[in-house]
Amino acid sequence: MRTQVGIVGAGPAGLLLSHLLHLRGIESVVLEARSREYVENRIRAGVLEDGTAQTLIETGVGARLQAAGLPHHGVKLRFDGRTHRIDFLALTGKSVMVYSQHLVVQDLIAARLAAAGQILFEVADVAVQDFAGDAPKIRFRAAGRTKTLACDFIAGCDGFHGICRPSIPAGLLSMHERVYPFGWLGILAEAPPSSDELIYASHARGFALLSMRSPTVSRLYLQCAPDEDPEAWSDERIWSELDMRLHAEDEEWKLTRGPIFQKGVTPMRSFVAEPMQCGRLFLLGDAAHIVPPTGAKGLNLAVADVRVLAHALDGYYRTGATELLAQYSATCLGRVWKVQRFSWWMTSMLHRFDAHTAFERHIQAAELDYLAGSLAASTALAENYVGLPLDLGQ
Ligand code: FAS
Ligand code: PHB
Repeated sequence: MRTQVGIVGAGPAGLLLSHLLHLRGIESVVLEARSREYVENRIRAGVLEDGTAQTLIETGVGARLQAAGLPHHGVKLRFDGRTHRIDFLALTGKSVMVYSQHLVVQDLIAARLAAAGQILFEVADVAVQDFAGDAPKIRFRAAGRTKTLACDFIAGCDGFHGICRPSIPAGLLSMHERVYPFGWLGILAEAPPSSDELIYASHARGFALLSMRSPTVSRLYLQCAPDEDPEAWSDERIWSELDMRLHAEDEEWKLTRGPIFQKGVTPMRSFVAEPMQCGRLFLLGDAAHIVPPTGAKGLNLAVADVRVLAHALDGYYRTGATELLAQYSATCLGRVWKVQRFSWWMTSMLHRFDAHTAFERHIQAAELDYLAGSLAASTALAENYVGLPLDLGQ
């Protein structure tokens, strides 16, 4: 087999890259280890930055997003029973969209297949080779047979646990990591959302987040131990803990309960591998960086990487120019570290750290108090949350 760009992984990064390349007349093949059904139903992110939503809409895969997505013009912070609203629209002129990641994946797969795009699901033993030279190839097994995909470039979109990043000789990569001493217990419930905007709550018992998926489905999170067993949490225990942590004294507000139909624990880490390229192998999304979900940035950062690489590959195939490809990693890392800072800051400000002294707890409280009273601080949060302007590298 032969193509121009071999893509490993059919998550949002791999699928959007294949779609944007197609729109620029560049061929690609996507190799995915799991089944179509599995990737189309994997519950993950739920908030799209303005730039991510615009990219999906402008490139023709945003019809359902526009019909079913929930535009959010602000977010609420809750602490000491007080509620402070951050008005995105007034502070930045932009908003975000609440639309589930697995729906984005479904929309992209449908668009690729409708355009006769090649996505090979349930492949095994994927190995990337010869990317230091100018004839990289991907070996894999499909339907019990070993195959080789020859290509000009390889895009490693295979997530944190994929094979592409580890294929880069260790000495060539530096890794930066922060593992947080807690996780998130996340639930999906058949309950109409109890707020028209997300609520991020800082509480002595730990962090809580009220989010949603639709007018009938709520998505909520509780700070828990990193190795918490979700089965140890009865529905009653989950709802009463959420009640306590999301409690408001300054507004008439009640948390609406409903049957919980999905629950799971997500560990929390910040991770960056640099550089994000080696020869003709490029790393995108979770294959190169992980952010704690407190800033709602994981999916959006993957989309930013994709837009930078698609722009660089377009320049290469149209004019033979290699500058943008050569600076792909530097261009992406500028944004990656800013988004890492924002996600680390939100996580540090809103979570309970058992190791904290009274001094550090006072600093956290002062940070929230300052935020609630400062237009400048609220604007800084808003412009990071809706998404920083994207640098495509020229
Ligand atoms: P993905 O991990 O989505 O996709 C990688 C793909 O590569 C997968 O389909 C995988 O099956 C495939 N793959 C892996 N190894 C392979 C191999 N050897 N061969 C072939 N294919 C291979 N972000 C938020 O903003 N909010 C959230 O609430 C949130 N929740 C999350 C919960 C979890 C459990 C996780 C893991 C992440 C969450 N994130 C969240 C972050 C998430 O949105 C990611 O940033 C996003 O999925 C990144 O997209 P990709 O880089 O495409 O990687
Ligand atoms: C979600 O809706 O899943 C979600 C929203 C905001 C976050 C994290 C997760 O910060």
